[in-house]
Amino acid sequence: MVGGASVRVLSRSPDLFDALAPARETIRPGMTLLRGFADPAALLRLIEGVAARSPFRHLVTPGGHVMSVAMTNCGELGWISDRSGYRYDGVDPLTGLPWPAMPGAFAALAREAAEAAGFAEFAPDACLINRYAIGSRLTAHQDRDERGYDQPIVSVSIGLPAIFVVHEGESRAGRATAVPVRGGDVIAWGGPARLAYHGVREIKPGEDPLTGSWRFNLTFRRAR
Ligand code: MD3
Ligand code: FE
Repeated sequence: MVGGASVRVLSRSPDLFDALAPARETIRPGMTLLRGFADPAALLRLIEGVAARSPFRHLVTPGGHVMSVAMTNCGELGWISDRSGYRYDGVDPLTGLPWPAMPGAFAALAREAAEAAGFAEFAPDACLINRYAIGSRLTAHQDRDERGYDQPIVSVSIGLPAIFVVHEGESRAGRATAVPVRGGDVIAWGGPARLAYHGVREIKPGEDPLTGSWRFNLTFRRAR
């Protein structure tokens, strides 16, 4: 095979409809990419507000590795990891306080994106905020710490570009698809894609006019 054998890079073929059609791409059944759906500048200000109360920190995995991605949360529940496992908790272990409230604009964005992708009335109770420095990555995993898998997940990219890798089926052995994303892009997935293995490749050096040398990602979930 010529070139990357196992990873397919999606590229749009511009056509006459692109100028008028909504920038909505079905990557696979249950997985929709909404290009430029979000306003990164407005979101960044809200992220700074959350981080002023619950700072970004590098969590430790149950295996004892420090994650290269820094994290914080807002909403009723926050996703955390430590030597005892992965879980959702209503209290920030760093501050001993409840996580900052989810800004109304976050909840509205998540609901509207889910709606645009065909998932009605999404009401997230958890928003994980990931912060990537150049060289940070997220190894392939499933999101399965939630109580049920009937609700979609919505992911919002801000700042430096990234490449999501999504595997077919529900195993990490499934064929990988690489999906390049930029600030303002939103992905919603659920139904048959809800338990897909996914990850984020190492962030390449660059400078974003809004965030400088950072990438942020908001992950909205219904944990309970
Ligand atoms: C799953 N964060 O925090 S979701 C996570 O960029 C996480 O920080 C990613 O995965 C990040 O758990 C955003 C990436 C993603 C994209 C497409 C998918 C996950 C997917 C398609 C199907 C299933
Ligand atoms: Fe994930």
